Amino acid sequence: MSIQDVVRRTGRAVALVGASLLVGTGVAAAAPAGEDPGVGPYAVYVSQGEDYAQFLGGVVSVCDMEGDGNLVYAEYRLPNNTIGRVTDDNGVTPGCGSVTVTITHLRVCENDIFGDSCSEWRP
Ligand SMILES: [Ca+2]
Ligand SMILES: [Ca+2]
Repeated sequence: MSIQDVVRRTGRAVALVGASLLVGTGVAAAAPAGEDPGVGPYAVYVSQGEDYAQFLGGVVSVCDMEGDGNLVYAEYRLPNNTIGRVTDDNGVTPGCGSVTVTITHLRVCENDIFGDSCSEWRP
């Protein structure tokens, strides 16, 4: 191997390291977790017992935290005043129901034996 080869290879290696550093920095600089600059800080949290729903970063999520067999769902009011619903389909199993939507109000309900029990609507 000539000295020219070594210089050429070393130069390429440095270039590769530089490129990977740039890629790494680019990934780190892209959107911090959970923040969408187009949505802002608007957030709502409602709870019914341990069950809860929240609206954060443009996403409504609803989570069954009780494992009492009652279906837990969130209801949300859209800007046109219609009501939508999203459920935590897998019950108390980890993982929540979610939907990306723009809302004005939110509440969380569970389908219990008394007729559905719901939190207050919150803007
Ligand atoms: Ca419950
Ligand atoms: Ca769940």
